Amino acid sequence: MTISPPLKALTIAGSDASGGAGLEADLKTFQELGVYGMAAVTCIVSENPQAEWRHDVFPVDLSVVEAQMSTILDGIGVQAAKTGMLGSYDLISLVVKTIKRNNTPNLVVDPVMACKGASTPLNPEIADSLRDDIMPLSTVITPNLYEAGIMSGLGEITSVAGMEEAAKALCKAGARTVLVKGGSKLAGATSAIDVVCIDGAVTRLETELVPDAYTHGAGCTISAAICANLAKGMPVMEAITEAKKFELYAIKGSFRLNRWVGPLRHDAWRRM
Ligand code: PXL
Repeated sequence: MTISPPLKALTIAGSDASGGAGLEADLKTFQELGVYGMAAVTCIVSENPQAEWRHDVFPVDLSVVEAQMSTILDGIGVQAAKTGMLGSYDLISLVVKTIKRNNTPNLVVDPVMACKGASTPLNPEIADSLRDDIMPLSTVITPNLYEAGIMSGLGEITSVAGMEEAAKALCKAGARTVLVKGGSKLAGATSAIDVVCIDGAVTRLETELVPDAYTHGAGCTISAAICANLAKGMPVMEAITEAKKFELYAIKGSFRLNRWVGPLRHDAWRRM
């Protein structure tokens, strides 16, 4: 029996020791979608059970991130890449330089600014750099409500109309495709509405709300699924809608790890 070699994808992201978010979520997602995953670790996040699961972030030295990206991009090559927690202006600059030099195709940018319960607050220069430096290189950028509000300068987003406005503003600022996530988080939501803006044109994507679901790592998972789908050659809208189907299964299968956290179930799509 022969099996053809897989398509390959890279995540440039933090490690989540609890396994639900960050590069752990990305690699599980790549694997489930049949793409060979590789990772350049940008920081290590541990959660402290003696301190109410406080997230502590330990950055990886820039030269070490650079060496990992070189292994993967100079030494191997990929059909797609994504970024997760980058955390510093200097690291964003390094990633931008590396992606440009390698002409890396199909870049998905998840503009992670802080994780829930993080011990370090957002550094505003990171939001500016994500928008001005890395967003123009992206095929898709996937901000949540909070990130979309900051990056677009619109502040707090409280309606689907606000999500659309933010998505359009980010397209205008240089993004090709923007997915604003998290309509389920809007007050009074009866379904989960995401907004996609492609070259200035807006579409709403509506999904059922899953009651009592855990969502740790949901943002990492959807952006990784889009990345895997782009690696496989799907057009961008199909890559997004297929990723949302994968994510819905994973959310339906989400489970409790302890009293603080519950991740998505990445293999749910083949078990339900
Ligand atoms: O979900 C945001 C996120 C991204 N990356 C890493 C994380 C988290 C949240 O915990 O730990 C590494």
